[in-house]
Amino acid sequence: MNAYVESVIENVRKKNASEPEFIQTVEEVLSSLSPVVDKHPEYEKADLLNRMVNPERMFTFRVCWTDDNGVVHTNTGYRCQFNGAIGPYKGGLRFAPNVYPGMMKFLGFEQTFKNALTGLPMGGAKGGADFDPTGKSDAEIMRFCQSFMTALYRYIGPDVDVPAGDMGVGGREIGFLYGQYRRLKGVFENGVLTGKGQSYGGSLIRPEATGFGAIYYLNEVLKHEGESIEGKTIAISGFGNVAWGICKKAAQLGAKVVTLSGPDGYIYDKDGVCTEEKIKYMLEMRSSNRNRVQDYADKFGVEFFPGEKPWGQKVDIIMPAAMQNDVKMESAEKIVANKIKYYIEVANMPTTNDALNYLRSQKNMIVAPSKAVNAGGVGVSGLEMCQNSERLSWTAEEVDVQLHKMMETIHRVSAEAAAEYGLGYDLVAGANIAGFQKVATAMIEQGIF
Ligand code: 2IT
Repeated sequence: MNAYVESVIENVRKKNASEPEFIQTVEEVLSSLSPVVDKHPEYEKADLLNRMVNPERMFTFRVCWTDDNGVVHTNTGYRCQFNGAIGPYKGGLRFAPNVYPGMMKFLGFEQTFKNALTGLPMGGAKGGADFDPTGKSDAEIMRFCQSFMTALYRYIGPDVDVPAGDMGVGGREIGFLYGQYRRLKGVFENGVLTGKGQSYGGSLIRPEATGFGAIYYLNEVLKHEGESIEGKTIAISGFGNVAWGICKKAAQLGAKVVTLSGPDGYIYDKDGVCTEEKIKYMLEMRSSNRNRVQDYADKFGVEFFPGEKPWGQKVDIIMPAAMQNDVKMESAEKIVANKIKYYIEVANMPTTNDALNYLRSQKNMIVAPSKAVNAGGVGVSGLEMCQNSERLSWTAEEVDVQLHKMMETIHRVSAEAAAEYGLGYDLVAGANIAGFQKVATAMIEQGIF
């Protein structure tokens, strides 16, 4: 490995010892960049990598709220404005009990490269709170969101930083957050958030975008291999918004998603999550705030495997779409033993680095990285920002065509970047290199800071 790259990774390990996920993502991204740094000595001269692994700005705030019984709760909120070199900071908000600074940093770092890959002018950011939405009423969610925005609104704006949803933050939360922003600022600046409802400037296809984009990307990979998506079986994890979009688009194209998972286990539906009724039911499961996938098995009479992950199932394609570190070494070994050819990451950093390296080292396996595969979500957020600044809205077809083109381009530029450095069809390295180069050029041109 390039000595400068190695020294930066070592610095990050030392300085961030209590943030294992951040170290993990830095190791993953930077290890792809050795050949690029070899070829561009100006990057080391400008200490570009040490600058890139430090967020430009990150802050913490108190979020107090009162539950339906009048009990007061205190949570911690975060916003990590990681890199603004190519555009306003952009990235989701995650509400989950395990949120901590290291998670905000890993997600913000990933977001920086992902947003660069979309081709749109968006910097990287992430935020959220250690708030657990499970079992909360609508009124409790609203009060939490109002309190959260009261702390955050001074530091965001349509040309400053544009949050959106992530785990635990969907259309309902974005509505409450936007209402409070408007109330506090006294302006209709709806470009400050994306993932809004259509009635106040949300984009058509934004709810579907991450899942649709993932399937469009998968399609490009299959085309590259001379195969078709029709008739393929897919195992996914998760049952939230992203999983829903995947099931919907896969069904439209004649593929079958046969597993869904939650914290309680996974379901196996041999007929596929294909009918309109099943796909609609996924939305109900999510909005119930019960966080249980067994409800699907009970309703449709399919198999349920309590406490297990779906990675032992024999399918054509694996798409982890739930959360970070969902696929560890032992699952990777099952996937290889089942001779599965396509491993398409969807959730942010769903694979541990040892498992990812093991999968990438398999001769007959194609591995695609989440920062490319799930970029359609934030990509359509970028299109929502365009529509808001133009004060008009595009049709679903117009947005979908743009999304489709974006995913084709992301796949192509990733493959080209890998080929340029003699790495063959390495989509993981290619995405890291292509995303990096855009941000690196902007940082160099803007001077040292
Ligand atoms: O991980 C992600 O890309 C998101 N949660 C979406 C971010 C966005 O700004 O739409």
